[in-house]
Amino acid sequence: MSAVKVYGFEGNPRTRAALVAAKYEGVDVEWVKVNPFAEGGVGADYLAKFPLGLVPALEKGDYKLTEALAIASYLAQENKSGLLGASKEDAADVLRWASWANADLLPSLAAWFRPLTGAAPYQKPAVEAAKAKAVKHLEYLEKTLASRTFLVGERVTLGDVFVASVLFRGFENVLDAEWRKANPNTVRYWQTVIHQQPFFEVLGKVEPTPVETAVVYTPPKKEAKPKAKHPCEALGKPSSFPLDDFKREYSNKDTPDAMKWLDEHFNANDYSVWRCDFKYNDELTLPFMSANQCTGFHTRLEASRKYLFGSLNVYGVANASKIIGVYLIRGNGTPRSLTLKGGESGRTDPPTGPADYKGVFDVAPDYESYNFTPLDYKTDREFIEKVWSWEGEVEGLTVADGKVFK
Ligand SMILES: N[C@@H](CCC(=O)N[C@@H](CS)C(=O)NCC(=O)O)C(=O)O
Repeated sequence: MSAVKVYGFEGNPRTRAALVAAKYEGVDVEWVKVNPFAEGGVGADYLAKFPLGLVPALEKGDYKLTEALAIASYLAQENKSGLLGASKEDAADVLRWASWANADLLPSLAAWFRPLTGAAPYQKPAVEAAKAKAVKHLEYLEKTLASRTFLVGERVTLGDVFVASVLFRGFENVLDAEWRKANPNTVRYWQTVIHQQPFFEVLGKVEPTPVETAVVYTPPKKEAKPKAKHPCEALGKPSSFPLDDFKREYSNKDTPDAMKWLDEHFNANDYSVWRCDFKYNDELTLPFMSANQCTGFHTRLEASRKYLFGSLNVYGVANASKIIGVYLIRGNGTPRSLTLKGGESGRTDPPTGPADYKGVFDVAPDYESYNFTPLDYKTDREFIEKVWSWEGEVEGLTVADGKVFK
C-alpha cells in the first residue's frame, strides 16, 4: 500500500489540522515540508503535481488531493475517533466549524497580523478592516463556547481541530493578554483542545506561548536619499575666477567698471552668458507687478545661487512691457546645436558644463516660462552691459524696474 504524504510547512494551521486529524485516526503519514512563502517557493516538482502551488496537499500513489478540509476529512474518513461527528447533523456541524475556521477566521486573522509582522504589505485601513472582521468572528466563538467544552457534541471533532489550529496564529501574534482576559472561554477551550494527545504528538513538547502584547507595525527604515547634487558641482573650481569675485565687483563698483574687470577675467570655458525673455509679455500689466514676478523667479533660483549672476528687468510702461534679462552662469555647456545671436558660435571645444542652461535654471519650476538664448560675451557685450546697468534702451524700451540675482 502506498504511503500517505502530506505536504505543508511548520506552524501552518491548515497543514497542522491535517496532521492532527491523521494522528486521531491513527493514519501513518509522511510529512513533506514545503513552504510556498520561503525563498524559491514550492519548486517545479511540486507544481507539476499541484499546479496551484498551495499547501496543504496530499499524495497517496497516484491519488492527489488539495484543500485542507478535503484532506483532513479524507484522513478522518474511517471516523474511528469520531472526528467527523456521530450523527448526520453533527457531521454537518463539524463541517460548518471547520469551514468557518478555514475560510473566515484564518483569512481575517492573517489579513490582520501578516501586514503587522512585515509578511504582507501594510495598509492601515485594510488591517483595521481585517481586525474588525476577526474580532467579530472571535466574539461569536467566545459566546458559543460559554456553554460548551467542544464545538460539536462532547468530544473533539474536526471542527475543533481546525478552530484550535487556526487560533494558534491569533495567539502567536495579536490575541494578547488583554484580549485573553476578555475572552476566557476561548482561551480555556483552546488550552483543552491543544493538550489532547494527538495535538501534543504533532506539536512536540514545546508549550505554546501566546504574546503578551499584540505585534505592532514597524515601518521599514527609509533609506536616506543622497542629496541630489547640483549639475554644476561636477565642474569643480573654475580656472579663471570664482563667481563671487564678480558679484563683489558688481556690488561695489559702477557696472561699467565691473564690466571692465570681467573683460579681463571672462573665460568662455568656465562661464556662459544667456539672454532671458519672458514668453508671455502680452500678459504683463503694471511694471511693479512684473518686478514682483522677477523677484519670485529669483527666489526659486536659490539652489543655483553659487552658479548664477544676472539681472532680470522690466522694460516699457504699464500694459506695454517686456521682461528681459541677462545671466552669467557657471559652465560653458552651450549646446552646439543652438545658434548664437548673429550666427554660429564657431566654438568647437567640447562642452565642459551642464548640457545647457537647464542645469542652472530648472531648479525654478517656472523656468519654462522664459526663453533662454546664448550670448557671445564679446559681440553681445554692449547689450549685456545695458541690461546689467539698467541703462539705455532695449528693443526701443527703457528700464522701468529690475531685479539683480547675485
Ligand atoms: N483553499 C485552500 C487554501 C490553501 C492556501 O491558501 N494555503 C496557503 C497556506 S495557508 C498557501 O499555500 N499560500 C501560498 C500562496 O498563496 O502562494 C485550502 O483551504 O487548503
